[in-house]
Amino acid sequence: MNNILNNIALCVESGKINRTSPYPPNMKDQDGADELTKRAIGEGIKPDEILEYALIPAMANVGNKFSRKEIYVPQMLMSAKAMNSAMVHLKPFFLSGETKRKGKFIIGTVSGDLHDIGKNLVAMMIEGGGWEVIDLGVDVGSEKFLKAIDEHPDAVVGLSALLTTTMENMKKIVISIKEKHSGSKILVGGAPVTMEYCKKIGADFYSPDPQGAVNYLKQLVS
Ligand code: B1M
Repeated sequence: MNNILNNIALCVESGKINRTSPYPPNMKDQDGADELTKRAIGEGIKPDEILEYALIPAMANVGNKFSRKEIYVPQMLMSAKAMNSAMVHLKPFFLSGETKRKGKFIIGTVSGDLHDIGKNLVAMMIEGGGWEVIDLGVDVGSEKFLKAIDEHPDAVVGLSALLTTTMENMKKIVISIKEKHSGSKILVGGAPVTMEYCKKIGADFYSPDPQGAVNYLKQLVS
């Protein structure tokens, strides 16, 4: 792989955002994902190559390490920040249509529920997996999900719930989405959610962690 792509991947995996960021200490005063991505584009490397050969594999490594409990939420958040600093340079190419994404993913924390740390991690990992993410935020009810699906009918939909009380709202939202858009694929997750519950409410897939969500989407488009 091209050296600069290797270095971008290393920065994302290590959580090195830019030259001035002090984390991780062993990369102090070195360029981060921000500067390297800008340089790579300047050198004529295509944005989809940066995504495919640097950001996606780096974020997949981060996700797998998190699933194996080799790293924890703070390290994952630093990696996501480094990835976002690289994405700033790639976004204009996605927006202009010059570079294609793998698909669209709508995500939200279900109504009544304000927890968003896990949902944000899932959103960032999926974006790092090459998808366009439409993040509806927290406390999202059926109406807002349905409106987003009307606007993006091909999108896969992700629902997060952290409270046993809001799992019931997850069920109502899944039912209303399936009633109006029977072809929509729905992924569910969050600490109290299980595969058994996913099947019971008629969702399509459950993942306990962000990497499982990324793998599910990958399998959907492959
Ligand atoms: Co709340 N809270 N909280 N809370 N809170 C929990 C969830 C709780 C387990 C704490 C406890 O009692 N031990 C408990 C729920 C009990 C239950 O119902 N089973 C609880 C409660 C009761 C409450 C309140 C009701 C407290 C009160 O006011 N009396 C209240 C509810 C507010 C509301 O939502 N309406 C409340 C409020 C809050 C804060 C606002 C203070 C804050 C949220 C801040 C925020 O999110 N911006 C908060 C926090 C931080 C927690 C704990 C401490 C941490 C949650 C978290 O972020 N974990 C939590 C206790 C705990 O977990 N130790 C707790 C880290 C995060 C990375 O993990 O969100 O599980 P998680 O996400 C994981 C996976 O679940 C998965 O991937 C993520 C990464 O692995 N995942 C998905 C998540 N969504 C996914 C979607 C997918 C796939 C995977 O596909 C779409």
